[in-house]
Amino acid sequence: MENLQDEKQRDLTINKSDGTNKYLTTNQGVSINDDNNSLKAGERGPSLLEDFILREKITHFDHERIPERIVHARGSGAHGFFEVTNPIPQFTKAGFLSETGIKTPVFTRFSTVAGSRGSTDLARDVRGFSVKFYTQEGVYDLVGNNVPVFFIQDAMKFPDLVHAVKPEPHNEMPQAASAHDTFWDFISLMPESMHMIMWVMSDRAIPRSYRMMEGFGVHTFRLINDIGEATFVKFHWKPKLGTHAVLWDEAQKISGKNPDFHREDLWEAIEMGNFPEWELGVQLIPVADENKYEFDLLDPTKLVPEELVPVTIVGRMVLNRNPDNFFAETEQIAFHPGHVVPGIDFSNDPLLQGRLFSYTDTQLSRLGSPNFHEIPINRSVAPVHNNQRDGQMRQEINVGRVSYHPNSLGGGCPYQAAVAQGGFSSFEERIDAHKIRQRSDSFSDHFSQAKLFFNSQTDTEKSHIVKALRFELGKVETMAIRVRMLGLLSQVDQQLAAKVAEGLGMSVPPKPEMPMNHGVSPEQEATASQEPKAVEQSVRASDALTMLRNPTNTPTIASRKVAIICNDGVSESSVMNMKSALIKQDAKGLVVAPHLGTIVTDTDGAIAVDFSFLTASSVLFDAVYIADGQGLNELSENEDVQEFLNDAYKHCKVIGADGEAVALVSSAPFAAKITNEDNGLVFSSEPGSAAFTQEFTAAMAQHRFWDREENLFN
Ligand code: HDE
Repeated sequence: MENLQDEKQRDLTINKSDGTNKYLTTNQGVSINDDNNSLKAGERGPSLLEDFILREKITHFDHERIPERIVHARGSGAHGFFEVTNPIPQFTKAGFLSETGIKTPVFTRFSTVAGSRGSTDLARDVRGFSVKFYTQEGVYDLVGNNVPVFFIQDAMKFPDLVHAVKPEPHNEMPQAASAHDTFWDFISLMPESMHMIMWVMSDRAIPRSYRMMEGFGVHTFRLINDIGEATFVKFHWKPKLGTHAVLWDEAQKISGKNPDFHREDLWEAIEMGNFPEWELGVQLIPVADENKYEFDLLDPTKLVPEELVPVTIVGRMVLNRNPDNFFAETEQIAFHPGHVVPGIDFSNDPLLQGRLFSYTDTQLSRLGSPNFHEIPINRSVAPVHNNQRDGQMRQEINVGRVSYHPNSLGGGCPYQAAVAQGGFSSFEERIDAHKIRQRSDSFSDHFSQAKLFFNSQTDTEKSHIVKALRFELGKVETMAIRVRMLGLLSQVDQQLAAKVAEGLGMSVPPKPEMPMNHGVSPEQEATASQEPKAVEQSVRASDALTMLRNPTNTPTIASRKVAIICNDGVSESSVMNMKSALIKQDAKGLVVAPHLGTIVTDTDGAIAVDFSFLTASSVLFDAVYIADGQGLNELSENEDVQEFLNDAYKHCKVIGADGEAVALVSSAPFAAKITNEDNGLVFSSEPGSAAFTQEFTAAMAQHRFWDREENLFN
């Protein structure tokens, strides 16, 4: 099979336009002589209606906006490729997974869920992780999240969930935040959301970078091989840079200092050639094992522990090119879990089934026409031939008189493809059932996997979950909602509930008040028990569910940013040694000084300043280094420097200092708390030594030094 890596690029080139060295024209191609003045009756007279140039320009401008996505409005994307490393033809006939080395072009979009298009990247939220594969057999979309489970079990509840989390309808507040009454009111009445709540209250919901997140297909899908056999599958993306987060205090500060933090991070990494990379893994579950587990494979609030079914890596995705135009590509891209190719099929997960309707429908309202597949970024590289015609903004000029099938006038074309020739045929699942509105009993264990997740976390991560819940529920004004939530939390973990309650100045209700509505009809409510079932779990804790012990984390500082704090008189060799040590490991040192321009070094050289303390903040960097030299006294009296260091310390980052600069850190307000065990504080009396830079970068590769935090969960 031909490698397609560049085929989508060639395809997009047809639509690219570049005005360099060209005359300005109207949309009709008429050259414009004056783009600065409208046509008027006299120099000071009224504008004339006949000014077609003004009218065209203003009319186009008036219509520049399209509705933003109802969810996942805020996003960033990039081009790249997917390459097979371990083909699985025995499980799927999908051509793009069939041979080692096949490269398929992709476009990937990451997003937050609740906020508007212009909202901050650092909201506490799930992140979308959507990949469009332009395969030779048509477009395949894997539209997942950075969390492997979901809030609800049935598509029927999705509009309710989204209405609850979005800004409240009467006053449109708060933006991009779940910390408000309507969200927690809904959640407190939906015990099925508790597993997902554990994930979104964990640091997974405030990633350090899109490049440092896992991705999950969430639902169980089916793979189909060439003899029609099915295997259940769960999709996983494992990031090469590991899975890392920031702290909530840091996230909130980043939101103010740089709300485009993740967008910029993705863009810059690609521009610098630090191409983000993930492995694609699959959990393969034989159809015969469908009912083997203590959870239902069709229930999207459950994951399959990797201890039960290991993840098999099948390939890697590399993002290596930024879009040319945000609107044309990232905004107009239209994902759909129903875009599948032969070899991939759906399961009966009732959430997935609802999604299969929603995504085309939403593109019709967002992109305005059933021809959205013709927009360049959505266009398949596999040829498209069918009898669909017309509609707004149709681009294709279908020739001939035949637009129906069967036909004799067109010789029966376009032909139907036999399955052996690649025609898609749905998996022939036998279904013999009553038509009912009911949820399976196998969906009613709402707490076991929430417990599994919580029990898997380190004390640091548990304490972050407690603090997140204290923050979120602390913003809830209605006392009854807080009480109900404490009741639900106590069913996940008593100590968790007690710690959250302590922060709220409340106590855990003695008998949890069970919400009356958790996914049952009035008929079921009369007969069924309201107590969710607890099912004995075969896996009690899993490192794959933590971030701090996550097996995906291999130490690296690639693409990390270090603030190098300097003043006039800085030791040039210290700065240069650190910069080159960082570059060698694909990281970057940026000079932060009291003023922009250049600083004069101890050897009368000049070093360019990247940021002043006005334009930078330590929350925008992974680590801080204060270089030896003169001018340090002035820095130690500078409140901006103190805040810089304080935040870096508080956010458990690496702080390094050499020579005279060690004294500056030793006089910082947090100095009294410094312990010998804190390996995140790297000091050296020998300015610029190789041993120092080596120790500094090795410490950075550990991301953060959590032991610095007080009140860890225990
Ligand atoms: Fe979505 N979702 N969703 N969703 N979703 C959309 O489609 C919807 C769900 C996800 O980068 C919308 O084009 C329903 C689960 C991502 O463009 C909309 C249900 C998962 C993106 C929609 C779900 C997702 C969307 C809004 C429950 C993880 C961003 C704009 C039945 C597996 C795609 C759009 C992008 C976007 C509906 C649940 C992921 C309205 C009805 C579960 C990553 O169609």
